[in-house]
Amino acid sequence: MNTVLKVALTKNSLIQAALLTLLLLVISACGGGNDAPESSNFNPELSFDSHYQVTEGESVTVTFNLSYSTSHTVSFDYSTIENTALEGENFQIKKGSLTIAAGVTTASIILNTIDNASVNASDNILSDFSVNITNVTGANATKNSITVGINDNEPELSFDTKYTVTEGSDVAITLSLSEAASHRVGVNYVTSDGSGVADIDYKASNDVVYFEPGEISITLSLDTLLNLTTQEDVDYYFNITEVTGARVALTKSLIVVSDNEPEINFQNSFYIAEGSTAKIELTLEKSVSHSVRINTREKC
Ligand SMILES: [Ca+2]
Ligand SMILES: [Ca+2]
Ligand SMILES: [Ca+2]
Repeated sequence: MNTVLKVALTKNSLIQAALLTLLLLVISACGGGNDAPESSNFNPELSFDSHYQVTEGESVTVTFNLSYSTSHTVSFDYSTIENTALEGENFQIKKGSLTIAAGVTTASIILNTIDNASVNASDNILSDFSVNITNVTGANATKNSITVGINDNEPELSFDTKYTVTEGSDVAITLSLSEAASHRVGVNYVTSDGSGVADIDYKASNDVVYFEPGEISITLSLDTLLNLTTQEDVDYYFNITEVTGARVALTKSLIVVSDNEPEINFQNSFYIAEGSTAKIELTLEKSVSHSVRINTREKC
């Protein structure tokens, strides 16, 4: 082999070595396998909605998307976290690992909320929980948390603010729910004095009534008491002291009891002949269920 040929071979070997090195660098940069490093510029973006809002009892399907398919798998861990919503009370605990297979760009998990019988605090009908996303491999994620808001679905209890009845009559109070509930709704009520006095003007009550599942209306009866006293109208209160399974905005109603004593009428001036008898007729404005006693005396 002459000198010129040796030089040419040496140059070719160097070029081949350089090309091989470059190829190895490219393979290395591309990962060379399914196990991609975290936060690589060559990984797809993992995206998902970070906020959902549902009514209690509904499920949430959270979909995860990759910006493009890859030849490697993408995986991450997820775990529900309590905020104002509680595990087992407002939502079902969920945790695990999700893998998006090579060549696939989407996967999802389902979160379940619970249709319970409890009412959230009146100033917070919405509760929420989170899902934390951790240990993302094979993709880049700019977010790591999802929040799920849950609207309470308990119905609202309502009734009239005022009732007027005649002394001795029953007061019919209709309690209504804004919508039927799938659970029992309990209502505890008690009466209290206004200008009227318990067991003189009305019969004191302290009781509980229940809406069975599906029921939206209950009528309860309160008793007023008859007396023989002519008096001004009196009033007392119907109070809601506790409700289970429903929301309540109004907690008190006024009951006005009208006096039912009749007015007595008679002619108050007579001119009669000496020695004759004056006949005075007394009339009641209306008939009543009790006797009316009138004391009279002559006055010259
Ligand atoms: Ca409910
Ligand atoms: Ca609820
Ligand atoms: Ca009376």
